[in-house]
Amino acid sequence: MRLYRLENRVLLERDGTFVTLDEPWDALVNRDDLAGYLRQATGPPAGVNGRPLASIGSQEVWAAGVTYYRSRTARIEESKPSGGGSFYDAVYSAERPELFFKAAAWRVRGPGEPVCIRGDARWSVPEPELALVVNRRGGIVGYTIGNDMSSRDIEGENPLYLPQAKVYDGSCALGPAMLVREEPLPPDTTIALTIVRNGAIAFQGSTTLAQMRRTPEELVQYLYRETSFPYGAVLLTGTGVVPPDDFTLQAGDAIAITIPPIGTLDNVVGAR
Ligand code: DO4
Ligand code: MG
Repeated sequence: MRLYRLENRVLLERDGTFVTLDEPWDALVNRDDLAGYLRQATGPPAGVNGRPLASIGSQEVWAAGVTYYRSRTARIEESKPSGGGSFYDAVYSAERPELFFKAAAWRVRGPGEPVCIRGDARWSVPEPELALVVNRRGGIVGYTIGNDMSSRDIEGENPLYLPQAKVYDGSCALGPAMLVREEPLPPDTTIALTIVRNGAIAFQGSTTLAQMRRTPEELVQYLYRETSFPYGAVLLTGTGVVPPDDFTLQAGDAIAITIPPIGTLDNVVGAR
């Protein structure tokens, strides 16, 4: 089952048909037994007319880092000149994961909306990530697709610049839907990234959840340890797909991130 957030309504897709739900996104995310409720929910039949908005209500967006070996290697390389490389090696194998604040809900872009690269960055990439939708009690209630847009030269210059490399207007996209299921996603679930420039593929890569060093539950457990989330939270789980070091995004690039059971999140890099 998938939930789509549209202007003023939420659509439930169940067995290929759509019904309109009479409940706001935040209430749905925090319902007891959301999957059980959605299985029997009724509402007027509907079609998807209009573009879905970002799959988020009032939740904060947080992100985990260096959860894939590929990310560890890339960060070590980018921050070696500044002497920061060993931090990434250490956090990859440490018990405590790297968790950072990524976006307030109002800053998140939806499917089809422009994402941005910083004007003061020379090296910008998208990061395709599985995003967990977590209720206020710390239960994972759904999954969506996240793009953790990042300025690699800024984070590489000094790890203390991470918030500036990660948090700026147009630096996060979520959607196109929230997948609701009771069982965890299987380890062979793929996360694929395609970047098209001037009609040609400029980069393509993929990974699977099996490559992730930590479990979703472990990441959520750390996030919720001493921090409350009255509306719930969205937690990006890290990237395992990193374009080569000579690649940087440009305005007009089309970014498609696909996680098959959820869908495809499409965004174009907008002019600032
Ligand atoms: O610490 C750098 C950021 C890591 C990250 O965002 C990732 O691995 O996805
Ligand atoms: Mg990331």
